[in-house]
Amino acid sequence: SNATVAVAALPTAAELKDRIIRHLHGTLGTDVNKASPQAWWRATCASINEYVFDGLRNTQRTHYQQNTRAVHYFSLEYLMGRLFSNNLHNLGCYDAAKQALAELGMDIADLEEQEEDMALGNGGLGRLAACFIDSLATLNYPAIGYGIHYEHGLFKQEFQHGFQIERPDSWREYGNPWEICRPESAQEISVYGYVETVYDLQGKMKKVWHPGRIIKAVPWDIPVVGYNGSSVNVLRLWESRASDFFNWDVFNSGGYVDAARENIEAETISKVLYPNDDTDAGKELRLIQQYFFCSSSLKDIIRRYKRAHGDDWSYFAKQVVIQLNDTHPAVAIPELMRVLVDRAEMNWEDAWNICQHVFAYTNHTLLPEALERWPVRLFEKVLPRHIEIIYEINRRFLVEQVDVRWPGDVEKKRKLSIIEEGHEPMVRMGHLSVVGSFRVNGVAEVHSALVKSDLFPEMVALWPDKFTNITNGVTPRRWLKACNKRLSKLLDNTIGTDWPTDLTKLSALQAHADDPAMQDAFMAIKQQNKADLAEVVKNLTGIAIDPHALFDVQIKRLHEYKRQHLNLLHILALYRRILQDPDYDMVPRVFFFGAKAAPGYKLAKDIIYAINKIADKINHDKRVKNRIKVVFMPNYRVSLAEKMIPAADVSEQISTAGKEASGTGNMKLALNGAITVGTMDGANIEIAEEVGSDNIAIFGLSVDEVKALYAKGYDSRDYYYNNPELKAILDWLETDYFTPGKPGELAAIKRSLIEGGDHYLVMADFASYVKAQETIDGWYRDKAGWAKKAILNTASVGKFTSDRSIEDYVARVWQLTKCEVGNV
Ligand code: 26V
Repeated sequence: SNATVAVAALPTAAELKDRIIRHLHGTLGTDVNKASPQAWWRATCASINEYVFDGLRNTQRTHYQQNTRAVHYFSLEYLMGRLFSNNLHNLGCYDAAKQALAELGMDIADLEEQEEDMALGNGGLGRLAACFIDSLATLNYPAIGYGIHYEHGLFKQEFQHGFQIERPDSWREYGNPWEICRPESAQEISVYGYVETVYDLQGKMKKVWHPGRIIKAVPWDIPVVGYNGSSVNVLRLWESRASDFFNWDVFNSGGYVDAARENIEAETISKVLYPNDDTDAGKELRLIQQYFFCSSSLKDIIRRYKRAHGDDWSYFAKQVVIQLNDTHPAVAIPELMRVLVDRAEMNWEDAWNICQHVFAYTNHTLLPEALERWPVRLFEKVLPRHIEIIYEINRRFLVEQVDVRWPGDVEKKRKLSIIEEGHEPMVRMGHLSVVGSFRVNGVAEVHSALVKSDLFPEMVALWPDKFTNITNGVTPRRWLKACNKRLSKLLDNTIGTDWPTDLTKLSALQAHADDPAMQDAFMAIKQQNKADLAEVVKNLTGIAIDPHALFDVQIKRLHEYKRQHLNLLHILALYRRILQDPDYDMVPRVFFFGAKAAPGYKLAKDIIYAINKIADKINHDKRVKNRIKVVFMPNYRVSLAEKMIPAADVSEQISTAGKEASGTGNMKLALNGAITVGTMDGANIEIAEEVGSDNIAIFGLSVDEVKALYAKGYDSRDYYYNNPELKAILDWLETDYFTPGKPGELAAIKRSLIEGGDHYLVMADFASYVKAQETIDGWYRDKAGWAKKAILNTASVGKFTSDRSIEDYVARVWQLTKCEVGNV
């Protein structure tokens, strides 16, 4: 056994086989002869958990004994996907489990399909949190992820006649084998009510919050297994329940029905994940969700701290750092102030000093509609004491910082105030986060520069050292090792087995990029992955595709700034060329889309509908002769990404420059050997730097060019009237060609691009995009040349491991020490 890993002995196939049968009998109450695949899966999970829980106990004991400083990652979203194969790979026993199951007559791949995705997030921000907690455990950093135990994750997407339909996601309807309920760590959370001002015997003023409602918060722990069984950290997710204590009063005074209603209202808080990733939902329930989870998590942190330090707060900021994943958990700042000032009776300056050493804030978007603002009126109703504290934070900030730096400058105060004045005064959560944190970071170089120059320039003037960049990353365990086993094996054999924990080792592959044998091996794997995906497509959509066509993949949330409709216009251009020239020469391509639209985002849903209608027409048009197929994969999610990414030849990263903070799908696709067609936006810029201009197809306006174009006055009609092909395509959308008998059904896209002003510059970038795609065709025709580019992509993106991101956070923000976990 190894003394520096939490999980002592890695399971062998024989042991696993034993345990699986034991759990089939003793936990599932069934037998090998009649067990369903679901029962087999559960028995295997229970067997794996015996090792996982060993590691968890060892890790927690070690952290407790060593009284380690830890990062507390606060996030409203975690997009974990499935944990079965991830846990097996990280425990180092995937092959053993596969063998054990095979000997029991089961195919491990079938069992993997038994698991629901844990989809407690929308997109990039939530998946980043999941990659980060994997890296934290792998790197042996003491860490805990805090979030909400949503009963329903992101909606399931279906298509009906091409329209997106949303269905509830009941991911844990029949229980989830990975989570442990910890009722002994439940908390009581207050909301609503009023604040009373009282004076003690010394005449000192005190604020007393009399809550209107108390809700119970029950934690569920999900063990997060580090690679090679290093540490096992936890993700702690809070579920809301009616408080028994409070409910008894209601029951006694009001009776059964009122008590039942209170129950339902309390449970509503953790019922659903908000399915937006762009607009401020502005919902009372969402603010309560944010507060509920921040308050529970802080109480949990403080309880743990007090166990070691009692009422001495002087070590708090040495032991605790809290990372705010965007502004969604920013209410934790006034909440910690409330606990310190009102409950611990600390003076304001000392309390504020602690806060400012505890919190750090990551910004994930510059889109104005995604910058959270809450009506002051709502705060007054839900969190009456917190709004007072926010006003005091703001008053001191304006007097002690802003007015000192810009004496008498009313305009600066207006711009920097945490409270936005106006008809309906608002709390600006971004401002609050910057003021209350010791560090603020963006998620890619260009994004961090824009956070400084465009979003918070005055804050930078006040605190230049507060701002930094930490470029995102992805975990190579899930996004290469587990999802692309064939390529992983080739890498193991070619460059050794260290790459999963030291991804820069991939650069050793560069030396093989010209080797024909390596090129053949690499492309043979891509071909097998494509055949696998073709099978998935057939089963899911009924569409037959040629696995030898070029596989072009755009997978991400549906949003105008991500420009799925630019991709669509290119498809229409190709289709039109084929109709005009039956022998039009192009590399046969399958265009894959995967995307969910926020349920209230009308144009996003129109774009999905248009893609589906156009796909239907093109896929059935004999004249196309299979040169184009369009496949919209329904219900895009982590587990589907794992099947699409290894099979991609081309990665579409085509956002308007300046709008995509980073992107992380771009990293996963390049890592798996796809060539990027992309704008100079977000992390694409850094990918281009790593892979070199021969191995990426860059197109379109740069950030500076976009700004210049907006400044001079952008008129999309210039492009409409000057590019006959573009004009014909847009006009096509108004006919009933794709929607027989129903002209105008696809016209909203044209309207947004012409009358709507084309805010995201689709028209301006169209010609350049089409050219980049022609470059891709040329490259793909040269088989050896393409193989070399694909290999060089995999070989050159080692920078984008989330392990590197985490080491950057440790060095620039968290200041943690690694804690090797023994298993004594
Ligand atoms: C905003 C809101 C507003 C209220 C309703 C719920 C909700 C949920 C999420 C958001 C903001 C999402 C921001 C986001 O996901 N940003 C993405 O973060 C990725 C990780 O840093 C990054 O790679 C993507 O470029 C960026 O779009």
